Amino acid sequence: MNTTTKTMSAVAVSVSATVMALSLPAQAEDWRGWNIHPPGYPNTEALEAFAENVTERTEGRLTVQVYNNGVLGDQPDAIEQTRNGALDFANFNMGPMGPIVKETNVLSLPFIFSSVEHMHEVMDGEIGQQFADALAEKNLVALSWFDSGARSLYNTERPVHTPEDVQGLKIRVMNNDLYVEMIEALGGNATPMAYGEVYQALKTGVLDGAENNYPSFESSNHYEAADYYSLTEHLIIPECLCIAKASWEALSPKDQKIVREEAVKASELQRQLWVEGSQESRQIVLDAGIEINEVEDKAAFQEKMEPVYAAFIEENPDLESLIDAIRNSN
Ligand code: GTR
Repeated sequence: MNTTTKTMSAVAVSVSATVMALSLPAQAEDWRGWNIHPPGYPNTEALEAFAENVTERTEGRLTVQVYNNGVLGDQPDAIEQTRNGALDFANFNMGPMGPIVKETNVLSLPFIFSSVEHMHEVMDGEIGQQFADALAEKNLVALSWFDSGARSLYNTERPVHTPEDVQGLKIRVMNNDLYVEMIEALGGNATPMAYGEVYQALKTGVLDGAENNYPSFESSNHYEAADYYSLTEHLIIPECLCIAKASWEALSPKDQKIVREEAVKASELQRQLWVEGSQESRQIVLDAGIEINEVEDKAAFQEKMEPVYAAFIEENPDLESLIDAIRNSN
């Protein structure tokens, strides 16, 4: 073929491809979802139910799959991938979200919520919507809020009863400067690290401890290395079921409705499984010989957080009213 004929037939092929695409029904989409947790974890079960129900109700228009154990990347990386549409949805903790959506840092202020119930109330109401709006500006559509209980300190050295007991301990934190400040205010050394690397670091003594809720302390096997779990309950951080904006906008209104309904159902299921799962995990670590201690004087820890709040408000004066709104909602 000479060049002109070649070009013409290429044009013909592309025109007929376009005509075909226009005449076909909307293409089936494969959705990939990021999940940091292993099978059996409350969040995993809820995400898998979400995937199954959406796939079924959209009758082949969407095929949804969840990738567990963080195999698609660590959390900060997965947040970026979801923001740019390389991933379609994810369950994110609001901790590592702080560096990207600054409003969400308010949720990472230690002791901002007085209880898990308080957190639910706030996130399910008008204030929760403000956080969803802030996430939407960064291309993340938060459709519902999951529970992640209360996070407490654990370590290989000693039970923590007072802030002085944290002195000198090397503690892993999630990727957010606020947590570095939090641990340093207690006299510990904070090390930001990806979740998947903590087990090895605890085992080899690179870290003395970390902080998390019962289900993560158990399912990550951190309890195999850290014998002391102290109920500081310093952080109560909500998590979102978030959809990539590009994936969300590609849906028909009918499918958006289905996805939204299933996301809300998934959070209801997750919260229910969370209560049972936390008890089970607590029992597993107790049976393994972990020493769990109550912290009598939580106010001593709260007092140490005053400079953390002061610095945060100084840097983010626009967020002070949101902090007050949460505190006053109790
Ligand atoms: C878990 C949370 C994860 C992750 C992890 C961590 O409780 O569900 O999304 O943030 O903690 O400590 O990195």
